[in-house]
Amino acid sequence: MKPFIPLLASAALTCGVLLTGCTSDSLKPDSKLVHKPPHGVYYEVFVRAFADSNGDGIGDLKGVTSKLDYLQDLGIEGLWLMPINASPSYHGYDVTDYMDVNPDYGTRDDLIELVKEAHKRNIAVLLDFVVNHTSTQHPWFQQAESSSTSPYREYYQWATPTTNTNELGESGQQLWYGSAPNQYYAYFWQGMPDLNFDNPKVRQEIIKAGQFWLHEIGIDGFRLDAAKHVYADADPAKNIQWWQEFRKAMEDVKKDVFLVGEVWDSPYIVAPYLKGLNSTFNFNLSKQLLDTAKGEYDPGIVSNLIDVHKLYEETAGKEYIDSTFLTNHDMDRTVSQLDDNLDHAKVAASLLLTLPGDPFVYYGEEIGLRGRKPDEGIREPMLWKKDANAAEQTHWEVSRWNADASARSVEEEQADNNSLYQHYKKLIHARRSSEVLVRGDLVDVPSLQVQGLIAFKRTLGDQSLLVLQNLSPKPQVVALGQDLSAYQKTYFSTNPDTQLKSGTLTLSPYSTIILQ
Ligand SMILES: [Ca+2]
Repeated sequence: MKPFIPLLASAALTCGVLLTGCTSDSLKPDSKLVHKPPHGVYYEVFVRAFADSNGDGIGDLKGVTSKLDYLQDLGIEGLWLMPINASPSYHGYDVTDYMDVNPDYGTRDDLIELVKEAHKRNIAVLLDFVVNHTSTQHPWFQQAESSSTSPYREYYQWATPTTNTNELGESGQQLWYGSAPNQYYAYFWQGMPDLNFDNPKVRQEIIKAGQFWLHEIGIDGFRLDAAKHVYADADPAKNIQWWQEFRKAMEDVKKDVFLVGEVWDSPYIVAPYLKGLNSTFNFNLSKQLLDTAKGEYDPGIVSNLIDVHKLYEETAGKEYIDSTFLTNHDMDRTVSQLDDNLDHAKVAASLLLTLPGDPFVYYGEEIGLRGRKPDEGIREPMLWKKDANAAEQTHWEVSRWNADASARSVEEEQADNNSLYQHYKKLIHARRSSEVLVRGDLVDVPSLQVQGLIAFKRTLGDQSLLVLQNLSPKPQVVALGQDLSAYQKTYFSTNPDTQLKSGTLTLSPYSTIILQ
């Protein structure tokens, strides 16, 4: 992982009001500690569903700007905005103009203002960059399809007489669409033809667009959609070579650019991508975290993660960031996967926010927003107020999963000291206040392998924290052995009954404690 020097926003260090155990000088919880990107807790925003500024019910960039105080208060240090480029679809993953903003969301100036206001609050901004394919409505494709002599013809991939157009993708999906001589390759969907990255002009166009958003608009980096599909699955080496070329070009205009790739695959496939990108999403861990919380059973999550990090380091060196998360916009929502069990949702959040990496929170996860596929169901309007007709509320589609009286708004979650929102907020602030939790290595604790309990250390230089998580509905009493006698103080605890006394730890059901 990259070394960096934390900046202090203020010399006056104060204990976070929601933290317990504010005692040690070296690890004093301090919500004012500022992490320079890429390090930090990130928040994924579907702009259309988040907050509306102009009363049309469609979330927009000014709406996001109006919620930066909310995000800062929650402790968020970076945003990932799902695609904001011009696009004919509700989701934006089929771009028609890489250089402009979707008019539903506002203007470039609105984005510049958002970035400026985010940076004032020490929040970084990443844009979703969808370069594997365009929309069929992109002018490049329209011209390419209408004329075989168009200069844009070679921007896409066309079947030749020898092409096997019956070939299927890895999920058994159709890959070739249209009719001869205009049969084109589209890995994900017929409305999204794949760009031809063998064409240097395509690579130049994408690099030009990337440099524009970084240099002219001032964003901090990109989340790179479908990063392993750029040259199709058969050739990961070419994909990685492309991302190395892209990264170098982005670093030419922004030295510390943060590039996090979507490589939805096993760690062995993911690892080589870290030779090109700063970071990749840890889909493997996402599933394990939810399974562990739901099953109240640890399948060896810590040793597994240590092995994955060893693999990453052996393959790509030490300078990588593991981008961790519970769910994203392509997965059933956390609370729904956990059958609405909020204790399990808290356990999953505790593990996410105490393990290494840059944790990403999907919008609404902190208030327990529900949702299952199809995709619209996992991208429902954020709920701000108890009053569903509040001014900022989006109505981009009718909520199916979050419409009944049991759905909880930000307003209600903030008023409840025991809410999932408060749990997230406490943990995010505990994390961002500790360099050890942000950057420390992960170390297994073989002497604390107890059924229904996860224990691990985080270590950085001569500092070390011991994290214990009760996965179960029963209280657990654990005696710390001689090997753990150095951990004598509480840095953080989710529950006043979860405490250390005379070397014996008592953990109330589902609680988390961090000792120093
Ligand atoms: Ca709007």
